[in-house]
Amino acid sequence: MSKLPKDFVLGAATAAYQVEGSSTVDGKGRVLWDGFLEKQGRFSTDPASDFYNRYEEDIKLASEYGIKAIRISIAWSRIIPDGTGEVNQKGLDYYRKVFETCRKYDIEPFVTLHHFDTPETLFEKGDWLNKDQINAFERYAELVFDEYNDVVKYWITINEPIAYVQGQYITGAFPPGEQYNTLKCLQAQHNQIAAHSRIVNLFKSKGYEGEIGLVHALTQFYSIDDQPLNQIAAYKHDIFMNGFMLDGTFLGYYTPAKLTVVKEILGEEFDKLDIRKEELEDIKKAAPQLDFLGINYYQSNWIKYHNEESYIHHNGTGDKGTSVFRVKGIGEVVKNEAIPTNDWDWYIYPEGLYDMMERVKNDYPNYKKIYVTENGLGYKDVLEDNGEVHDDERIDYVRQHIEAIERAYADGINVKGYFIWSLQDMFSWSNGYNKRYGLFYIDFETQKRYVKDSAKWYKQLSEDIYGK
Ligand code: BGP
Repeated sequence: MSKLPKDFVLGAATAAYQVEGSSTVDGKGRVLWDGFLEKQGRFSTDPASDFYNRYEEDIKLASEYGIKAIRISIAWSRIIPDGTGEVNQKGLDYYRKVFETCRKYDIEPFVTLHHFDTPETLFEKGDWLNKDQINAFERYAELVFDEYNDVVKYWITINEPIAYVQGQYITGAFPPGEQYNTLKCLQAQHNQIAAHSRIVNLFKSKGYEGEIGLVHALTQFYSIDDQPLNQIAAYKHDIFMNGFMLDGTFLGYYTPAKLTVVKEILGEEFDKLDIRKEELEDIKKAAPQLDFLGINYYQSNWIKYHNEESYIHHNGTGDKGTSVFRVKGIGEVVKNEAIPTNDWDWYIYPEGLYDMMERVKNDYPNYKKIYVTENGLGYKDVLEDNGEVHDDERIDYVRQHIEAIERAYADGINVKGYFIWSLQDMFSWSNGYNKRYGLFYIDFETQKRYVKDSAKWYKQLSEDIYGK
């Protein structure tokens, strides 16, 4: 029997742009990735996993393998193609069919409003750096809350604010591909917290039924040793990537300790950070109303002091050992020989998940509830001639992280769900198609689905939790 409670939510996650394909169909508007990928010429978003046409097959498979909930995101540009203008009825109809299909198979949809896919027109006006986007986001949110009120009970405002803007302005792996711009990164972090807060306040003030949360990508940063300079670098790195926005999320303001570090990182540019009074009021009001925190946890990192020139190499190919991350004044990610990594140099360290949940509980006792909304292993899976996929490494990875969750739950941390990333194989933003995460293997040529060993294992886990 599992040590997890019967009301634990065992789920799997997806995101619109990564699974749907059909990017020019039924009035969908373009998003920031379309032009970026065309220019790069490495991968196409079409047909991805063809979820636009095969959603029923995937939802049915999920239910057959013991999954109780699926994270699905709405593509804003299917609903309002240019982000601010006309509403596209075909887009609204599509997601209604998807959510009703979830209900048909007893799957709870956890629906994200923004998962890395800002409409192109808004992106061209600055994306989250443009404060007007917050108004546009609010209009879109209200529209879909009204529309799907009867079929959706769990909402997520924004997926991984940090990963999105770190990709946009620090590593350059996401459009517009800028690097080392700490001011833009922090400004966009704040603006997303403001946007998220506005939506939480809207949801609560209009009295919609259900729960609303925010999903943060939380990575643990440990100092590589006990030298004070390295410890300070790890602390700073943590505030830049986690702490600043966690304060906004749960306290409703940024503590002086966090602002001191932000000031150190930005130097003279600190004065350019535009944090407005009315935004702080929204943030303050939203913090106690948040129903849950989603944690996306994949890895931890080990940090060393770095004050020389910045240099980043993003390993988007799976050539193990090629990652470099050094940002002046923030730190360098260094090799910890004791900890295993995958082919994309992501450390496999389940203790980091435990530590992160414990930190949330200790630092923000008003957190209410945690769902682990993404966790999984990127792997170059091999489809055998007989249609089997033996992904023991993935099973091992997931098992270890589930054990960390069981320990956390036993220690009084209110963690009530786990969503494996991902339900099926799909498009990976900066890595394309050879980095697979799914419980179900997809042959992208034929779109045929194959059941991986991990899916069978997941079904067993589900039976351990809920019984047969
Ligand atoms: C998260 C995103 C997902 C997904 C996952 C795996 O950051 O929310 O959309 O892509 O990470 O990342 P990747 O595809 O880069 O390996």
